[in-house]
Amino acid sequence: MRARRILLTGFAPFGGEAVNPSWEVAKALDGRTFGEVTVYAKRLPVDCNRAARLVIEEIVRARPAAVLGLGQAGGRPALSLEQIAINLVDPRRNQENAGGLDGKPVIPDGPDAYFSRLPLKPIIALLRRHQIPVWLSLSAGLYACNAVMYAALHALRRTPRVPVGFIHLPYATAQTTRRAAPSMSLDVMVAGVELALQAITRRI
Ligand code: PCA
Repeated sequence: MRARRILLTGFAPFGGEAVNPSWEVAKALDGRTFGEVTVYAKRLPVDCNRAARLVIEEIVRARPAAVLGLGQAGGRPALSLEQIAINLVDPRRNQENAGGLDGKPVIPDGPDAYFSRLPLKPIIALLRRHQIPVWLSLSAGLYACNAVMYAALHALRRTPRVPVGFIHLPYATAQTTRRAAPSMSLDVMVAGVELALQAITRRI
């Protein structure tokens, strides 16, 4: 039998930041096992098309038992469990369309949206029990994080039992020394994502 693995993705730093907490957390959890299931981390570029393509290639290659994407949502005060990914890339992020009004799809001819396939309520209950700030989010945005969540859900649309979803993370404390914005220590974020992975592992 193939070893069962959970794909955990994080992003490279962007917007002039020295780190991206999503990659710091993914790296910290790389190799962690939950029973028979092993987590493996992959770093993605902050580029909608490339990131979407890379996550699809990885899913086809490794056939993970679950996929959890992580990204930075600077300014949010809690771990955000994304509920929905939409088939749209913000026109302002779309190089070919600079200044235009039309957004492009993440996947041409894909459905308008996919819902998260994570056990959202159990994850929230578990994190709250451990006093880790968490909330549900109605929008993963229109940038690389939404594109990766959408692409992963699209790639696994025919295997509905595979949990797939995305969690946005606040700034890490070290990123907010020069600006007034909510932040969280990396240790707390790692603990929160680890609990989420535990809840996911119970479903696979
Ligand atoms: N956050 C951005 C892109 C990469 C990241 O970490 C987003 O929310 O789309």
